[in-house]
Parts: sequence; structure tokens; C-alpha cells
Amino acid sequence: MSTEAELREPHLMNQILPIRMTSRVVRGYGRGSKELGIPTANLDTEQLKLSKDVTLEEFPTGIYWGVSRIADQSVYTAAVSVGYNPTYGNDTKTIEPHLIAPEHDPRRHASSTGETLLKDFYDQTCRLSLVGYMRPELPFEGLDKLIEAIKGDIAKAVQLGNEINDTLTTEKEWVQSDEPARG
Ligand code: ADP
Ligand code: RBF
Ligand code: MG
Repeated sequence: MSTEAELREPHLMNQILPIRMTSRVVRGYGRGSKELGIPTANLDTEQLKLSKDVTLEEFPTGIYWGVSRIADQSVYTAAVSVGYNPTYGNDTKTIEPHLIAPEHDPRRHASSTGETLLKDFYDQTCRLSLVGYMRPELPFEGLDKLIEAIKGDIAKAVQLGNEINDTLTTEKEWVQSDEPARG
């Protein structure tokens, strides 16, 4: 696959997306729920399986949106962070989807910031298709600014997830299935 240009210029990622992946949900620092009110399911980067020939190292950092499913649950739209969380300055790269359940979903509870809080699903399998690139990850001055930005990303992801188009339908079908990321 010709990915060089896209990997150098993250906004070109939209040309090679969607990218599908599967992995196991592992523990991070636990900050998403506690400090931000926005939990993220951190994927086990050792066990990550990707649909395209790109390594985690070369995968462009940034904020993406897509569709995701945990174990046997429903398919949800997701706002996804890929990178080093520069507000915190992590030294390892993470892929972290925040799953967004509709307001009346029976599994959903509102977090402290009003976002989706589901029951814990550590160790379960996550299926994720990244459909679009939204913005670079940024170092924010203070948690309030970070939370505000993420809430904006969530709203945008919901809006994009409600659009009807062939790519999205196909990716939802894959997430709903048990097909491997790479056939
Ligand atoms: P960690 O740093 O361990 O990832 P977080 O505070 O980010 O901790 O919380 C993530 C965990 O919360 C997930 O692994 C999952 O078990 C649970 N969780 C609950 N609701 C959601 C959600 N809407 N999206 C992602 N993870 C969620
Ligand atoms: N962390 C940052 O440091 N900068 C960001 O711009 C940023 N954007 C995010 C956008 C979304 C949609 C999500 C879900 C997370 C984002 N994060 C960002 C990651 C956040 O810092 C991280 O999820 C928490 O620290 C918990 O691991
Ligand atoms: Mg997390």
C-alpha cells in the first residue's frame, strides 16, 4: 500500500481511511473517567491487529472518529485519540476510543461531564474502524480546555456518525461482524 505521503501529512489520512483494528482493552492511568469525565478504552498495542500495512509507530497521531464495538454489545460511534496525550506528555503511544451511546441507550449513564459512561470492559475485545481524521492532538493549558475540546470532538463525531453513506454502512457492518481486521 502506498501510505508514505499520508503518513507524513496526517490530514491526508482521510485518503487511506477507513482503517480497521481489533485488540483487547487494557488499563491506562485511569485519568479519562476520573479527571476528565470522559472514559477511553485503551487498546493493547502489543496485540493490535490492523487492516492496513501500517505500524503503530508510523500511524499518524491525531483525533479521529469512527465506529466501535466491545464484545457482544452494540456498535457505537466513537471519538478516538491516537498519540501521546501531549497535555500529559505520555511517553507511550496509545489508541483510545471513547464510545458514544445515544442518550436513551439502556447501557448508558452520564459521566461527570455528561458524556457516555458504560460499565467497565477491561480485558474484553474491542473492534474499531477509524473512518475520519478530525484534528491534531494538542497540548492544552489546563483540563477545562482539554475537556471542552474533547466535548467538541464528540459532538462532531456524533454528527458525522449520523450521516448515511456507503463507507460508514460498510464499516458498521464490519464492526458488527466477527471478521478479522485483515482477511
Ligand atoms: P484507563 O486509563 O484505564 O483507560 P479511563 O478512565 O480512560 O481509564 O476509563 C476507561 C475504561 O472505562 C474503559 O477501559 C472501559 O472499561 C470503561 N468505559 C466505560 N464507559 C466507556 C466509554 N463510553 N468509552 C470507553 N470506555 C469506557
Ligand atoms: N489529549 C491531549 O493531550 N490532547 C488532545 O488534543 C486530546 N484530544 C482528545 C480527543 C478525544 C476525542 C479523546 C477521546 C481524547 C483526547 N485526548 C487528548 C486524550 C486524553 O488526554 C486521554 O484520553 C486521557 O488523558 C485519558 O487517557
Ligand atoms: Mg483510557
